[in-house]
Amino acid sequence: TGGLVTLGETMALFRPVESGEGDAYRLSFGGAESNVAIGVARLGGAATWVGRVGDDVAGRRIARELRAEGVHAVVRIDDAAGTGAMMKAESAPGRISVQYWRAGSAGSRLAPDDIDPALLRSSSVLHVTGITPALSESAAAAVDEAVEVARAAGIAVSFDVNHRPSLWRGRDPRALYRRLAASADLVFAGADEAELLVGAGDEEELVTRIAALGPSVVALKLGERGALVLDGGRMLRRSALPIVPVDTVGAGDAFVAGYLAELLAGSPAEQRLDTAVAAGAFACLGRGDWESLPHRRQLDLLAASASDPVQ
Ligand code: KDG
Repeated sequence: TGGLVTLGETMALFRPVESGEGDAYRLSFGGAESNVAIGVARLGGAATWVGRVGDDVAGRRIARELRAEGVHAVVRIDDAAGTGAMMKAESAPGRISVQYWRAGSAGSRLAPDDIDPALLRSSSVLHVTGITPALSESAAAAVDEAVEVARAAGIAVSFDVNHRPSLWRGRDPRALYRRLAASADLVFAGADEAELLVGAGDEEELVTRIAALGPSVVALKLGERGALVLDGGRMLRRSALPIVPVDTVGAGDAFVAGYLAELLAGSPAEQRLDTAVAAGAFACLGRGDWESLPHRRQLDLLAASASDPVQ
């Protein structure tokens, strides 16, 4: 209790062992929300993930690994559908694209009755993303339900836009994103996502305009340019750590995990941002979505070697 609760879809993830379209793929799993839960747990916070998987190898693997990572996994096995999947392709070193097989998946069948209000009320932060409402009507309703319960109970709501164009074909997500941002206490977005929310502008304008929707913390994730955060009325900027990225997928989730783990720990704004930036850098050092997320004792390693690019 007192920790993070998040909900969403986690899928099997096939990633190439080497660059190009070779024969060798490794089976892992990934999902923006479970990546955040793992990141928080590795940094010493309590984290709960709620979601559905199929009664299959990938689903069992997801439940087992989340638990092995110390995440409280509230996993519902859905007999009516299989676990979704995604495949990464590496067209050039560090240049990763992702393809999904997730329509109708078990994870997309998430529904309001998967949300346990008592569990939410005993937590201190609810984290949701813009991916989940895109999956199905019932998943969108589950997000609404969770946000409503959290707000009524005075629990902080965190929203990462996480725009996935391939899940929104023919539909406009902007009204929904704005509504979620307005219900949230913390909003995380990339620059493009921020422009989707509030129109074009420079980075400071974007952050200020999102804050005007309601949240007291707005974090703009700028990738290799670091991050800009408005936190409790103060604008803070950080450069990214000097690394050579192997795979940037999952870096945004790592940033969120770093930020929220420090929030749960009661750390001040500067430290929240420092940990977020460091966690984002760690996530880029390995090919998996979450495997290279840092444990707390590793955090200082990158900062200590900041003058020396880390490979
Ligand atoms: O943020 C990383 C995610 O993109 C990845 O883990 C898969 O959740 C995922 C998604 O829907 O794109």
